[in-house]
Amino acid sequence: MADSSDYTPSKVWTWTAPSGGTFANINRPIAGPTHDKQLPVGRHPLQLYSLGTPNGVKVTIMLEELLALGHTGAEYDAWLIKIGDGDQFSSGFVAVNPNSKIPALLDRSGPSPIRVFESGSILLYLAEKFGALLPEDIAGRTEALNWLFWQMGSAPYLGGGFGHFYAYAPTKIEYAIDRFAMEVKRQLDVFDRRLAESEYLSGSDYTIADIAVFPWYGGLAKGWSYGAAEFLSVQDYKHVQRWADAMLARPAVRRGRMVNRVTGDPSEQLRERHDANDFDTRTQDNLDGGQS
Ligand SMILES: N[C@@H](CCC(=O)N[C@@H](CS)C(=O)NCC(=O)O)C(=O)O
Repeated sequence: MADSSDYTPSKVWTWTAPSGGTFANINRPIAGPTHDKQLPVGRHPLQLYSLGTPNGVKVTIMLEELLALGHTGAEYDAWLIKIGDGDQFSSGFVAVNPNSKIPALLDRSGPSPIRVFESGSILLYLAEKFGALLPEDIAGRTEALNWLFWQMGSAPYLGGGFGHFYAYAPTKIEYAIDRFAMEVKRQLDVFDRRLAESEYLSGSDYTIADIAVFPWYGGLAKGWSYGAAEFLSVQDYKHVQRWADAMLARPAVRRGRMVNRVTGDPSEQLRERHDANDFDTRTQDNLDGGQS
């Protein structure tokens, strides 16, 4: 790869070599399946194919919140999709999500299965299906959706922009890190100002907007992302910190964070979830109040 100072883009881009950096092995410029393999199907109405990344965790928190509210129809099997091994490119996964990214959900409760992909779409689908965690009044509903879509549009600057260049790129490029650090700090300030005037993002109700934003910006505020807490001075965003602590106090949030998780303390990992009892006594301490 040319040094950034002596690189001139060719007339037509061609895929000559992996770009380098973390995850370069799964990046390719074409879509579609790479191999034939069907997805497993469990006994519950909802089949989730995912991994415990920020986008995956949004859905497992949502499902655990629905179950905590008594919606038994939200029982789910959470299957592990190892994106580093290319599981997202199997023919079965591509049939559920042609974009080959986790999370993907298959709702098998009706006469024919409904596929749902894109984490924001999954949250909205589940909120509407169960009539929960999305206000019914037009003003409250719209404000929740404003923040849900804010998250979907903003997080790629945090993950694909800042996180990529700060933590994953093979070389440290000052221009790129500066550009995305500036944007992420601006986003944290947007979010902090909103939480200065409102308990939750859409108002006094806890909604799918909070669930969507927490794994990304709550995780950043709590120092879980990219080893960048000090670099971004995340402690300065006091209202974000207050909100993130309130989120972490919710048992369903703590349960959701464990599902399909493959990194960190083994007692906080539930690699697959097929039953409420899968959160066994080994993990009870975390559910009762432990944090990471
Ligand atoms: N906009 C999508 C983004 C999903 C996404 O980027 N998923 C990542 C993990 S967090 C993934 O599956 N990456 C695998 C790949 O890029 O091949 C959503 O919110 O669902």
